[in-house]
Amino acid sequence: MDTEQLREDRAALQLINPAPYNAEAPPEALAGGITPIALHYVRSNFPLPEHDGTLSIGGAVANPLTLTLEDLKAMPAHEQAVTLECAGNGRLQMRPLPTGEPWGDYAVSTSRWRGARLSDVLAMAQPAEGGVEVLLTGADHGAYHLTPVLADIDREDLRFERALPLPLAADPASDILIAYEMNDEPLPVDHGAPFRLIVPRWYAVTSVKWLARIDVLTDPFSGEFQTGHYMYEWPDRPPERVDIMRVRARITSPAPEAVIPAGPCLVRGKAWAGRGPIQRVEVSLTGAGEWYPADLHPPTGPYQWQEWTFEWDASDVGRHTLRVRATDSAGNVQPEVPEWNRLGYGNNAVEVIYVDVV
Ligand SMILES: Nc1nc2c(c(=O)[nH]1)N[C@H]1C(S)=C(S)[C@@H](COP(=O)(O)O)O[C@H]1N2
Ligand SMILES: [Mo]
Repeated sequence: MDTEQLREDRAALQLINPAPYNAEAPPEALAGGITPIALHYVRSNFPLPEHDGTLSIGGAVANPLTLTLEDLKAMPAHEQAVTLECAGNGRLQMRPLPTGEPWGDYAVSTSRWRGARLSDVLAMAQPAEGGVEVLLTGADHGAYHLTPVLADIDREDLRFERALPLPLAADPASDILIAYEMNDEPLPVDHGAPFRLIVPRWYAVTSVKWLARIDVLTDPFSGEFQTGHYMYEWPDRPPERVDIMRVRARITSPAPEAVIPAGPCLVRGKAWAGRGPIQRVEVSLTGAGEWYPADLHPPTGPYQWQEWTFEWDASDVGRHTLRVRATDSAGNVQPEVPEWNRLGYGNNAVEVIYVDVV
């Protein structure tokens, strides 16, 4: 591994954990449509792995096969912008504070990903009749001693593995990519080189990096990262799997605690949801009060955050609060306070900032 290159790649990010390396985007990264690679957050559960450059497809398939990067590049290429958000994004706002990486609010980024479709690769392998899920295995592995969740797993050498329902994985309309390029560059090592999965709409945990194996399973998978971690453990109802991204809006300008001159102020931000497109964004200029419709810009693609703006008459000097909330295509609205769960996932509470008008 080129350590000089790594240092360069990581210089612009806000460090959360040096080993395994986890870092969030700087606030200004949220302002753009496509996040530059250098500003894309990084979340890894294990040290950077060695990857042998091959992808093996097996399990319950008629035609097991092994592909190289060149093989993947020879297949029809698809490119799409996808917003990735870590399910732990916003964990720091939950009370009581859950265990886990202390993410602020910037473990979310949008890149253009290019690669072969998972459905095309599965079609080559021909899943057997009894297939129910597709197991996706990364090359990374290591000791995993966070809160005990599953009793009967080997915590000394765990692999990063996630499963998807076979019907979803095999459907071309899911647009799930085995990506080898990010913003026109070869995939950087922190983001899963030589190739990774990109699963639009889902929290990014399912977008397995350093993809090494794909196996069709005839029974549902129950590994640590499937049924132990990455579960919403609610205080008052049965646990649920972390899957589709919950609806969320953010204010990108003005910055929190900004001091701005009295007069018109264009408030702007982003909104995204697994169940896109966003239906509505509203802004509030007080605590508990009226919500005003923001100007929601049309989506630039099916899987990426949308811009919104709001013309605010900030002519009164003093401190002002700004709140923003979005509604997704299924009618889900952001909650006012984080919906607490034991491992701190899926915080999509309404953002509140204040600015001082002078
Ligand atoms: N192999 C592997 N894939 C992985 C992970 C990992 O630890 N190992 N982390 C997941 C999580 S939790 C997130 S949020 C995304 C982060 O992708 P990024 O680092 O490119 O932003 O990768 C996912 N894919
Ligand atoms: Mo994540």
